[in-house]
Amino acid sequence: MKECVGMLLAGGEGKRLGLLTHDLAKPAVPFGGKYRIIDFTLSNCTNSSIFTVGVLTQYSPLELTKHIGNGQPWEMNRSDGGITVLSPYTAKHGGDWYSGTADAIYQNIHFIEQYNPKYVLVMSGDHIYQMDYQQLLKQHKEMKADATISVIEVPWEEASRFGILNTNEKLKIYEFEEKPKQPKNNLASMGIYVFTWEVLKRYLIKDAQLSTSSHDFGKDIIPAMLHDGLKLYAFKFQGYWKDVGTIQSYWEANMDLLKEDSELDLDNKKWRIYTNNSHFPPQFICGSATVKNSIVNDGCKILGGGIEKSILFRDVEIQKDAVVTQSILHSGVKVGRKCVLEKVIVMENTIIPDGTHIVAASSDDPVVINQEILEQKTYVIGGENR
Ligand code: ADQ
Ligand code: ADP
Repeated sequence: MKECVGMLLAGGEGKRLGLLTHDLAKPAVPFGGKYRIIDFTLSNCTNSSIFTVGVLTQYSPLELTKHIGNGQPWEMNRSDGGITVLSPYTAKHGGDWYSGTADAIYQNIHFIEQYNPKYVLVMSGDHIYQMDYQQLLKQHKEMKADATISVIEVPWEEASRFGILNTNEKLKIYEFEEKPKQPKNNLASMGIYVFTWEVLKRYLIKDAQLSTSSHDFGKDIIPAMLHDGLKLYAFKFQGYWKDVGTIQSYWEANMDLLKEDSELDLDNKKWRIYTNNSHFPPQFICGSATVKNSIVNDGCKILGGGIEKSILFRDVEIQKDAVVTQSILHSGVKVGRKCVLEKVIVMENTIIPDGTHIVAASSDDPVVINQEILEQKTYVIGGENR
C-alpha cells in the first residue's frame, strides 16, 4: 500500500507552442539549457518523496518516453512503485485515446488501485516550479478535505486562461469557474490537485457515464464536486510558478533564469532539478568572444562574437562575429559568421548559414525556427514573412 500515488498528465498536444511541439510532446520541450519541461515536476516528486508516479502520455510520446527511461535520474528506478509510463494504448484492452484529463485518470484506475492509496496527487507536465507536495498533502489531511487545489494569484489580464476560484477565509472553495471570460477573481488553479482517492474514484466512474461531459478536471470533475457540496480547499502556493503554454511564456520563463535575483533557483541544493545527463566535453570559449548574462551548457564552442542574455543548450557552436541576444539555442545548433539573432528560439540541430539576420522586435513574440523553416525562409518576424 502507498499513501499517495502521483499521476502526471503529460499528454496534451500543446498547439499553442506551435513549431516547438510539432512532433514533440509539450513536457519534452527543452528548457533552461539542460532540462526538459517535465523535469521540474518529476524532480518535485523526488524531492517530496513521492516515488510512485504514473506518467500519462498521449501526443507524440516517443522523445518523452525515451527521456523518462527507467526513471533513474529521479531515483524512480525502483521495483516497488517507481515510474510507469501509461500510454492510452496499454491503458486497457481495446482502450481508446484519452478524451480529457479526467478520462486519462479514469482509464488508469487499475494502475492506481494496485497501490490501494488513500490519496492521489494529480500534476501537469508543463509547469516550471519548485514545490513541496508534502505540504499540500499535509493541509489536505488536516482539513479532512475531499479535494485540495493548489492555487496562486495571477495577473488579472491572464486570469481567463485559468480555472478561477473563490474561497472563504478558511480557504474553503465556494466558487470555481474554468477559464471564465470575465473572471471575478485572480486566484487561479495551478492544475495540481490532491484527491482522497475513494472520492475521486466515485466521481470518475460517474463522469465516465455522462455523454455530455468533456471528462476534464477543470470543466467537469471539480464543478461536479462543488455542486454536490464536497469539501474542496485551496492550498496557497508561494513561489515561482509558470504555465509554459505559449511561445511567449516559454521564452519568458527561460529568460527569468537569467535574472540575477531569479525566483527560480536552479542552484537550490535542497531542491535539485534532475535530468538525463549527457557526456559532452566542457564548454570552450575562445578568441574575442564575449558572453554576458547567459547560460552555456556542456559541449558548446564559442569561437568569437557576442552572446548576451541567451541560453545555449549542449553542443552549440557560435562562429566569429556572430551576435546572439535574448535567444534560446537548442542542442546541436550551429550559428555561422556574422549572424545576428535577437529574440529567436532555434530548434535542435539547426545550421544557420553565415550572415543570417533574424531579429524580432522586443514587443513581438519570439521567432521560432528550425532547419526547414530556415531553408524555406518562411519564418515570421513581427507578423510578416521577410
Ligand atoms: P489547461 O492548462 O488548459 O487547464 P489541460 O489542457 O486540461 O490544462 O491540460 C492539463 C495537463 O494535462 C497538461 O499537462 C496536458 O499536457 C495534460 N493533458 C491534457 N489532456 C490530456 C490527456 N488527454 N491525457 C493526458 N494528459 C493530458 C488546467 C486546469 C485549469 C488550471 C490550469 C493551470 O483545467 O483550471 O488553471 O490547468 O495550468
Ligand atoms: P485535438 O485537440 O487536435 O483534437 P487531441 O488532444 O484530441 O487533439 O489529440 C492529440 C493528437 O492525437 C492529435 O494529433 C490527434 O489527431 C491524435 N488523436 C486523437 N485521438 C486519436 C485517436 N483516437 N486515434 C489516433 N489519434 C488520435
